Amino acid sequence: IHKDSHTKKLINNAIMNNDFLKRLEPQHMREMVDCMYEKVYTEGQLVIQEGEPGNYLYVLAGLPEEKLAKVVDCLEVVIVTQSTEGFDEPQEIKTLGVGDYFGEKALISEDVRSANIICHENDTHCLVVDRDNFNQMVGTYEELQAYLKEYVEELSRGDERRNAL
Ligand code: WNU
Repeated sequence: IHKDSHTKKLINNAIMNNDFLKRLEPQHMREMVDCMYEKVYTEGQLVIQEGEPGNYLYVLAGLPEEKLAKVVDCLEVVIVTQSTEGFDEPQEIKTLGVGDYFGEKALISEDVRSANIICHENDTHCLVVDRDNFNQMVGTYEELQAYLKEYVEELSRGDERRNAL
């Protein structure tokens, strides 16, 4: 995929903002940048829909400068909601900000999407990695794999405690 220098810079920034991606070796980091592509979402748009099959991991890359200042501290670029026993509407469980990733659970547990991710701001840029590239990258880091597996199991336990459907 061809990328202009602006996109490459955006991707690099997002990676450096991300707790696990920034630990990649330089060569893997470059490979990651090469296989990521950018998608732009508008306010209210569903990035991920609960129950749908999922084959992509997302990293929240950012927003235009002027908006970034407003939302980056309160970490409210996208909202995570989930269908919950006893409620008609999916319930908000958390918000995510620039540098955060999501969508790893369907990839790791080979399951459908377990929550909704709703965009909260116009012009939100996400970086997308497909399952094959994700597996290839994570597969070379045993520790990372183990960490993600553990984390995903923790999310499942949390879902149960909240009576998620
Ligand atoms: C949660 N329960 C569930 C989040 C992002 C990254 C990490 C938490 Cl490492 P998916 C829906 C996505 C899911 C997760 C994300 O929503 N998610 C949660 C929860 O409490 N999912 N079931 N919190 S934000 C988050 C940890 O990425 O992956 O593919 O799609 O099921």
